[in-house]
Amino acid sequence: MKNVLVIGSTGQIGSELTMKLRKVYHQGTIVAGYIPGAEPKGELLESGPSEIVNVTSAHTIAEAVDKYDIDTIYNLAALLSATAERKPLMAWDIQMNGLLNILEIAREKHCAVFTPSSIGSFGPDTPRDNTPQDTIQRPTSMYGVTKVATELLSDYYYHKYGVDTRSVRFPGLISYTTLPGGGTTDYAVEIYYAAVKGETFICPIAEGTYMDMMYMPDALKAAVEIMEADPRYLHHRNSFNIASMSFDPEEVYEAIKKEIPGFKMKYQIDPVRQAIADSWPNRMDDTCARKEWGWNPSYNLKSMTRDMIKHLREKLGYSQESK
Ligand code: AKB
Repeated sequence: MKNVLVIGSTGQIGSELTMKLRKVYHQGTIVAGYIPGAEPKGELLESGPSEIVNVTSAHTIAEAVDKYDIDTIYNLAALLSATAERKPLMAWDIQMNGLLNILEIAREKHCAVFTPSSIGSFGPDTPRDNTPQDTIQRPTSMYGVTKVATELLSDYYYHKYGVDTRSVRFPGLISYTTLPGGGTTDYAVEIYYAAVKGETFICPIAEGTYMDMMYMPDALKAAVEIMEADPRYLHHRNSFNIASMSFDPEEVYEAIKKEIPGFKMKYQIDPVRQAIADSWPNRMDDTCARKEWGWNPSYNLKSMTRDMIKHLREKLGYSQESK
């Protein structure tokens, strides 16, 4: 039986991961941790317990862990890359002081911890194509600095104290349930909403800018499978490259146009997001994740595009004829 605390349960990943964990571990208790102002609603609220858990207040984490006899913590509290550039001190506080609080509680109370890293943990000196698992990590954004430090601190707690920390480097995540916010890869979600609504998409990222992307069902699968993996085969822990597709704005635009031929896109580059995107890899090599715990994604650009459009049409109430 598993008792899991999901911190940041109402965000883009958390809202879907919490529901998936409640299905996978239906005999356990999956607690939706949230901060005031981001309360769970609907199925997320009704299908299991929820608690106020603020990573910067250690006692709120400890209380939830004690109350529900938690054995695994998914730590999804973070400011994404573009927001972290605007609020670097807040990003440090949430991502680093918050992580330290979680790791200390995990050490005392014997919890496993998943804290995602990102393609943002790499920088301009990193090899851009087939970015290796173990390579140069000198990011130039505050988000990236906190992600590298997250990887190091998580490994430190594993080696020094035996805390079962594991993690993946998420690409940009694409989903239709909860919008991301403040990320560099957000355009790859927003473009689908514009297409389904029949609006012209104003793209903030330049043509030719390739980044790793992933459809949410694959990201959720990775988050569950890495924590279920047999530790004897984990040579790496924090954090594994995982990849499924890489595209630039033109490629995703063309994929959508195959489904919605009248769709239009224009460019208006956001210099902050573009500078971050230019410092990230084009495509990561995920051989280690495949070898050490059997990582194997299901979606490519074409199958994701069809699924996104279908679900967004249902969600937003647009008929298939709206081309
Ligand atoms: C962001 O764009 O900041 C995130 C990420 C790639 O980690 N989506």
